[in-house]
Amino acid sequence: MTDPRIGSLQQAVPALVLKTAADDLVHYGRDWTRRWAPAPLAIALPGDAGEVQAVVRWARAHGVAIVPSGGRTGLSGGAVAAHGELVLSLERMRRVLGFDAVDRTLTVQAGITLEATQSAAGEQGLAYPVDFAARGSCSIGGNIATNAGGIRVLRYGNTREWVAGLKLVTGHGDLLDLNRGLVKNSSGYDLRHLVIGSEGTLGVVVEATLRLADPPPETSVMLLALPSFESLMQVFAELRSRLELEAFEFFTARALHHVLAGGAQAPFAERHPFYVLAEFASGGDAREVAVLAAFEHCTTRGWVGDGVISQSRDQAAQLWRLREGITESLAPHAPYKHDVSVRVSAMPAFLADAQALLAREYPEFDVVWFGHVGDGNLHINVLRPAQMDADAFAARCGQVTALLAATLQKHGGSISAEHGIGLAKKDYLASTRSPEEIAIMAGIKRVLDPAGIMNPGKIFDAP
Ligand code: 2HG
Ligand code: ZN
Repeated sequence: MTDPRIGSLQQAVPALVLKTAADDLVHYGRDWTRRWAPAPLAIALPGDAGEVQAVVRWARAHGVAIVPSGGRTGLSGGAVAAHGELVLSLERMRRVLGFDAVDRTLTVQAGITLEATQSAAGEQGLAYPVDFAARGSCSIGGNIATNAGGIRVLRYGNTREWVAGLKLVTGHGDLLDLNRGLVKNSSGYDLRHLVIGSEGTLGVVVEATLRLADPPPETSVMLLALPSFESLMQVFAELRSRLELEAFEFFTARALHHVLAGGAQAPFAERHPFYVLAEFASGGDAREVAVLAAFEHCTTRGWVGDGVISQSRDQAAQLWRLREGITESLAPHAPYKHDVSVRVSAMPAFLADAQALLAREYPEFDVVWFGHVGDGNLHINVLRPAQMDADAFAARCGQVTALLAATLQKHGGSISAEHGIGLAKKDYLASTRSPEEIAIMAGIKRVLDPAGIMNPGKIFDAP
């Protein structure tokens, strides 16, 4: 029997598209995590900001929780609806609303994908430089909700740097127009930045005005094989000082093993313990000389065992696939994910401690390291041993996460660098944020969402 609340919602917002079929509930009720069984009440697909407001007002009046939903490519359970929530999908709100050549901004509805945003910027001869592998599916609203980072943070920063303004429907159902695309605005609290990274707990982002960058320079990609973790930071320092780096990524032999098992082509004849993928501005004699000098410097010191530089766009894309294909290649193993960060300067000491900890705690597990070394962000995926059941695995990983959280605390790091806290990491929030900070966050939530209907249970449990 259909839940009477669905009829009531349809009556309150007649133009709203509502989905209640069993496969839709599963599809929209989960993200890329598979730890929580999806169980939403229904899926609401508004066509504009006014309908979003109407849905939120109805939900507030009826005490129904809302899970804002973009591309659901998240990895921390932030978009999971496991407790009868109404999923509010922005899938029908994907339009480019405007481009301003003087301001160099693009205004979009929040459901647009990152890739479509990048293309729209490209059509104007400019670039939206935030980038990562989920670009084809993830939405700008979701990127804003997690302050998404990705593979070019080293050069361009996180999503936060590129949001000139946004519109938010609060838990009251009010529509706030925050910062209105201004470059300078010293008129009190910048509520836009409060919303960025709030994971849908303060409201629903419905529109964003994004800053655009100059088109990227011509680039080449270098893949280096390294003998040790120690050489990683040395190679980074060397390449950063000599080249104009656009990205500096790393992965281990285990990561490459899984990508190759998925059909990718091996880059080198021999296996090496660690790999670095660097993208850098190329073209012109001076740059070529700098690349060769950097490569020679690293090889003569024994930091690099082998290396290859792309000679075409196709080759560059092929090398990137080795790094960008990691998440997908691990997905069938339902890995437990860590997404941690420390300051780049703290990386060597943190790596030494974390490596020792995980080797001790996970002796029999396949532990896959990779990440964005250039900005201090490491991804550590732990694969479940075939003989271990899912609950025992989750319990074990939870214990180890607590230890890793303590190690991060020691090194001043964060338990979530770019994926968000969601459901997956909320037990460890206190390792990264002080009790005073968490109390302030809860207070802010109460102001913007007094009924506690916006993505409840994500980041923290409201008191
Ligand atoms: C990446 O950097 C993404 O590829 C996903 O942030 C990381 O799968 C992961 O753990
Ligand atoms: Zn990442």
